[in-house]
Amino acid sequence: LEPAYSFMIRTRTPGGVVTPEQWLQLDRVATTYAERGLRITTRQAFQFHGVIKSELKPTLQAINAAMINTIAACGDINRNVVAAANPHLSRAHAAVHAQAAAISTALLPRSRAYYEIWLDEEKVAGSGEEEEPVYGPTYLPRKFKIGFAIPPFNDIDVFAQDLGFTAVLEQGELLGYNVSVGGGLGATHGDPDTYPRLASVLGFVPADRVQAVTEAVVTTQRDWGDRTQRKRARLKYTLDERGVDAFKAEVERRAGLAFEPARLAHFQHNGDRFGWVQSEDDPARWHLTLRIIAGRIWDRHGASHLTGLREIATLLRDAVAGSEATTSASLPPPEFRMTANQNLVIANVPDALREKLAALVARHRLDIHATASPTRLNAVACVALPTCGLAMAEAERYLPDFIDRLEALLDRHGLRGMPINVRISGCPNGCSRPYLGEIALVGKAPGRYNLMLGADHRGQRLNTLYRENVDEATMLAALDPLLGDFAAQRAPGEHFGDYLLRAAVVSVPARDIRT
Ligand code: SRM
Ligand code: SF4
Repeated sequence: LEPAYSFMIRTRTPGGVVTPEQWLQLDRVATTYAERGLRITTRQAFQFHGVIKSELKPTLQAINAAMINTIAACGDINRNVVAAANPHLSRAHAAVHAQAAAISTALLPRSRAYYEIWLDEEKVAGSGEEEEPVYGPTYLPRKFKIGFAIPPFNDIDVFAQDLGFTAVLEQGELLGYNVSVGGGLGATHGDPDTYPRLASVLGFVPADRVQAVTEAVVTTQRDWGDRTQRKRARLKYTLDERGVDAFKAEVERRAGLAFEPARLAHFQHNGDRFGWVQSEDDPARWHLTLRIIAGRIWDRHGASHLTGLREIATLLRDAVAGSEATTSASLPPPEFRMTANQNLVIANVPDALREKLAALVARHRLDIHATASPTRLNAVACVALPTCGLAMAEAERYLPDFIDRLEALLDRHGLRGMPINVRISGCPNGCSRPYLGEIALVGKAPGRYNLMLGADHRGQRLNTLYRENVDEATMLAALDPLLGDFAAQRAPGEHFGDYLLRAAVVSVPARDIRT
C-alpha cells in the first residue's frame, strides 16, 4: 500500500483555443478524474487538480483522445504559447493564432517518450535517441515562454514573455511583429539576484521571419543561459549578463536577418473585454467573453458553471454537426478561447444561437460581467493554496473577499466604475503576473502580503513595493487614502497606477526600460 499521491495535470493548448467537442471531452476528464473542476490558467491552458496516481494514465489518455496533449506544459522547454484572445479582431486573430500554433508545434520535443509511456505507443528502434534540432541533448537551462499580442490589447502581457511578438497591422492585415525578449516575473523574497524584468524590444521583423527569429532566440538562450544557478537561468538574466546589444547581434547572426526599427504599437490595456461583440468579418457571428473568477470552473457556491458550459458546448457542438443554417464551411466554427487573464471567450457564435446561449449563461449565473465592477472583472489570482506546494499565502481563494473589501473602498470614493488591475499571487514566483498589477498582493506568509503598487494598466511598467509583509487591515488602511487622493486629483482618463507615479507615491522601478 502506498500513500494516495495526487497530481496536477496541465494541457498544452496553444493560443488557448478548443472546439466545443474538445470542451466536452475535457469536461468529462474533469468530472471523472479531477477534484476541483476545470481551471483556466494564466497561459491559456487547463489544469486538472487532484488526479490520483493510479489514474494518471487513463486521464492522460482521455485528454489525448480529445486531440489535446500535455507535452511540454512543464519543464525546461518552450511552454504553452499564448496569443491574444480579444474577439474584436477576428481576421488578425486567425492569422496570429495560426503563427502561434505553428511555433508551438515547431518547438515540440522530438522525443517519443511521452507517447510510449502514457499512450502505449510501441517503442521503435532508435527510440529515445531522437535528434532535437532546437533543444539539442541538454534542452534549455529553464522554462521558456512565448506570446503573441495584437494591439491595442495586451491581454497576454507580451512584455512578461521570454520572447514576445507584438503584431503590427495595416488596415487589419498582419505585416509583421515587434520582437521583444527577456521578460520574466519570478523572484525569490530576500534574494536581490532574482527580480521581475520586462522584455527589451529588439526591433521589427516581417511575419514570415517569426520561425527563424524564434529558433535563433531559443538556441542562443540554450547556449548562453546560466546552467550553474537555476535561479539565474531564465533568459532575462542572460540578457542582463551579456547585454541586449550582444544578444540582438547573435540572434541576427543565427536568424540571418537584421531587425528593422520597431514600428509604432500602442496598447490601451492588458485586461479582457467582456460581454457580446459582433464579429468584424460577419455580422451574423458573435463573440461572448465571460468572466471566470480566477479561472476556476466548477459547480459550487450555488453556481453551476461547469454544468452551464457543458450545456453551452453541447449546444454549439450540435449546431456544428447538425445545421447548415447556423454554420457555414467558409466561416470559422464556434470555439472556446481561454484568455491569459483566466477568462473565457465563446467565439464565432451564429446569430441564430445567440438567444439560447444567452439564456444558458443567465441560468447558470455565468453572466457576472453584466453587473460586476471593472476591478472585479479584471482581477487575476494564481492557484496558490491548497494545491500549490510553493504557496506562502492564499490567492485564488482570497480574491473574492479582497475584492469585496476593495470595492467598499472604491464605493466610498466614488470609484466603483474605475478599472483598476488587481493581481494576487501566493508567492513571489508571480504566476498571476502580479508585478504588472496596479494593485498587487504577493504572498509572504499566511494572511500576509507584500503590497505592490503603480504598474501602468497596459503591461508596460512594473509596480514597486509599497508595504512589506502586511496583513489585510494594513493593506486596506494604506489603500484608503491613496484612493481618496486619486478620486480628488485624478487627471482626465488617468489610471490609478499612473496617478501613483505622477503623485510620486511610487517611483519607476530601476529595471523598467519602457517608461
Ligand atoms: Fe507558475 C511554478 C501555477 C503561470 C512563474 N506555477 C508553478 C507551479 C507549477 C508550482 C510548482 O512548481 O510546484 C504552480 C502550480 C500550482 C497549482 O497548484 O496548480 C504554478 N503558473 C501556474 C498557473 C496555473 C497560475 C494560474 O493561476 O493560472 C499558470 C500556468 C501557466 C500555464 O498554463 O502554463 C502559471 N507561472 C506562470 C506565470 C505567468 C505567465 O507565464 O504568463 C509566471 C510568471 C512569468 C514567468 O515565468 O516569469 C509563472 N511558476 C512561475 C515560477 C517562477 C519562475 C521563475 O523564473 O522564477 C514558478 C517556480 C519555478 O519555476 O521554479 C512557477
Ligand atoms: Fe504557486 Fe507561487 Fe505560482 Fe501562486 S505564484 S501558483 S503560490 S508558485
